[in-house]
Amino acid sequence: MEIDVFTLFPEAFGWFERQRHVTNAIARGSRLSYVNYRDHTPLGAGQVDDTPFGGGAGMLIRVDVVDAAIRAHYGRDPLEVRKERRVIALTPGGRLLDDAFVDELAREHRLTLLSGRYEGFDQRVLDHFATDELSIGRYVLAGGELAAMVVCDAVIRKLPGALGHEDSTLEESFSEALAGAPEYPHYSRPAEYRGWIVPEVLLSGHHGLISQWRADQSRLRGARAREAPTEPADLPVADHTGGPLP
Ligand code: 6GU
Repeated sequence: MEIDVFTLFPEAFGWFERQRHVTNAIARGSRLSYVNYRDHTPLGAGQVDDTPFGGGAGMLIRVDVVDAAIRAHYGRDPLEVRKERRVIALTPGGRLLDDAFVDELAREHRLTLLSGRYEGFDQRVLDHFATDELSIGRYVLAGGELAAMVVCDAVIRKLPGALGHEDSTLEESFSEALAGAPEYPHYSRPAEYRGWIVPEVLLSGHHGLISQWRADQSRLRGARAREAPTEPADLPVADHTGGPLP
């Protein structure tokens, strides 16, 4: 997988690049590159943004600046580039990122992420250069860099060999294996801590019962999250004693 991130702040990705799943993926042939809009701007004094026509708060990344950056990096007109690869603009109003969207992106061989700052992009960037608009949630970030890292993190950990343990992404929260539900609870040693005990079934060594308990827990958590996302305290709690579930 080759991911190109267009950003005004390539240095923001330093920490992210050192994460184990990222270094693993890179060691297996993946590549992460950064293009700084400012390095390619046709305007003077490193200008990349401008005020919106019609007035209003904030600044927009200019369409000619994005055009020049894409053209410089790929050596082609951005209109051609977007026929060959997904060019994903990071915008708060875009398609919400979920596990299915991550899987879809992880199947691509190349991705381009356009990260914005200020109020966002001139609409013509989205209309003509991007193939997708992606949002990581319904709230507004000051810039797309964190969103770009979220996308890269979620996509890269799905690549073969990125996590040490190949099964890790199969039966995890929101996966098809769990019918889109959150993952079941996990416990480790000590089996009892301050009187808090690990569900007995997990210590039983009975794989069939353990699988059943985990599937039940996952379904129950999914149902609770759907019923009342804002007031989980009012809802029935999972039976952590290992006994039968309602
Ligand atoms: Cl992708 N960008 C910004 N600026 N804010 C966001 C977002 C993206 N997703 C949610 N909020």
